[in-house]
Amino acid sequence: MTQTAMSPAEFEQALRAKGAYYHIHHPFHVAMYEGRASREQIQGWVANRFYYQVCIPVKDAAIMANCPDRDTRREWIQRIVDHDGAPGEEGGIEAWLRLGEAVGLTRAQLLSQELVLPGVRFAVDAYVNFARRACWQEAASSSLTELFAPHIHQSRLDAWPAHYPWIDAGGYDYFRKRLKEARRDVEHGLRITLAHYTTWEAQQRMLEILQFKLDVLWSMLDAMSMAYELQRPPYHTVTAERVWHRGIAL
Ligand code: AHQ
Repeated sequence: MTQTAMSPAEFEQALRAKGAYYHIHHPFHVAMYEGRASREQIQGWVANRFYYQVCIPVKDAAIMANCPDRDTRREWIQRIVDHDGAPGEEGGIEAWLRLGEAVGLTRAQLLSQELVLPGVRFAVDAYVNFARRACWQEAASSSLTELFAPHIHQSRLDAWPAHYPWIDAGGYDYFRKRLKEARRDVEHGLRITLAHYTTWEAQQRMLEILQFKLDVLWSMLDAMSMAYELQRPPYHTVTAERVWHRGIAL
């Protein structure tokens, strides 16, 4: 017996309920805004999340490449500009490099991706490859973990300055920037999502897609927890060296 589709309001409610699994609840993030993160954990998080940030415009370009709808592309392209920066403007990737310097890393350490853990790379690459392969509407809707992002950016702006006075406050520009951009992105992503998934089965698939993306974010922090909290980076029983791969052309 096929179930009847949820109304748009019920569907949006079901999407928002997935916030219970957002990575704001991951112990690595909780330690960060409770002031219990070490300098190494903060630096490791910034260097590993840099890989996620530089992959976002690649992911968004993959969605654009699969999208024949001009009006959608006219809106979606702003996400690429937000990260890469419009001509003469800094952009999010540059702001993240400044966050790297603010926590005591060098631009070269971020740009080289030498600190990116295999588990982080696999999770991020799974997201990019999903966006390349899925239809553009499903790829677009997978960005809706950002429904919950404004809260997490605000929590950093609220908690980090007091807990980590050693971090240069100029590094926080990225989080401030995303507060506005995430809200605008979510408005567009929701419009696409509520219009695209109109049967019960399709709506159940979207909830699975959102859980996939929540798993991407959670797994990134699991890899960072192993390396920077439990002191068990890959191959730690064999060598103290970083011997994992730095990325092969996907
Ligand atoms: O800084 C983030 C960002 O630019 C994006 C783009 C968006 C997407 O397309 O999937 N998701 C996202 C996110 C960003 N920051 C994360 C954080 O915790 O700082 C949250 C993340 C997201 O919720 O997907």
